[in-house]
Amino acid sequence: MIKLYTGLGSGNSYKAELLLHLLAVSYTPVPVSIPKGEHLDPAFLRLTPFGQIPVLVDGDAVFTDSQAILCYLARAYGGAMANRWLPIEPGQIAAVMRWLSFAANEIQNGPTMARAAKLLRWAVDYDRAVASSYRSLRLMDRHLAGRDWLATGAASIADIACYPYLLLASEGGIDTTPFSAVTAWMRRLESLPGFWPMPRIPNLPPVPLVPYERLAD
Ligand SMILES: N[C@@H](CCC(=O)N[C@@H](CS)C(=O)NCC(=O)O)C(=O)O
Repeated sequence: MIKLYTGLGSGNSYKAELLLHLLAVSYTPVPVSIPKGEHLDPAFLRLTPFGQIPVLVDGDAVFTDSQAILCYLARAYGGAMANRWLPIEPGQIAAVMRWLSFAANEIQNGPTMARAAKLLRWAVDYDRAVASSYRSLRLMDRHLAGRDWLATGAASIADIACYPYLLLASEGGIDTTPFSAVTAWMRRLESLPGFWPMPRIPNLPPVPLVPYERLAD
């Protein structure tokens, strides 16, 4: 039986949950509240010294990091679709890895940090996170013009890794609407069979969107 330590509003956890749903793999969610500091409980830290969600437990095996969990799930539970979710052909695996890194670096330091500044009052450089978000969105928009998916000719874990924090971007004041290829790609991903929408934190105060035009080159 698979257990997933997850939390409401955690885009990284949602990556894992979304793929579990797309693969129709049943699992037990174990809620961990970051605002309540449950990720610092000794029992949780024994499971993962990183003190972060998501954590996937499959039998005796424990996996941390959303990108790593996507790789594991795609190969372990992808069945006939495993090579589509995470190809093994050298050029294709490099293309997928390119966007997993983009999710862990550019997206994490852009829209994820802008949202953390607004939602969690983290002391991050908000202007820098906003500028970095729009730079990344512009890059993705150009990349997605004329193609359906980020890394290969089909939906892969690259798309799943990059999607959640763009979905949540407005909670950090980032406006995705000027990026039509990105928003079309998001709607495409949401049309995949088995797609499971992210449960959202209710009643969040609205965050004013920073106009993209102000920062455009
Ligand atoms: N590289 C990790 C980052 C995970 C992460 O930052 N998780 C957040 C919740 S979305 C967390 O647990 N934050 C608590 C902390 O870092 O102290 C991943 O992709 O899973």
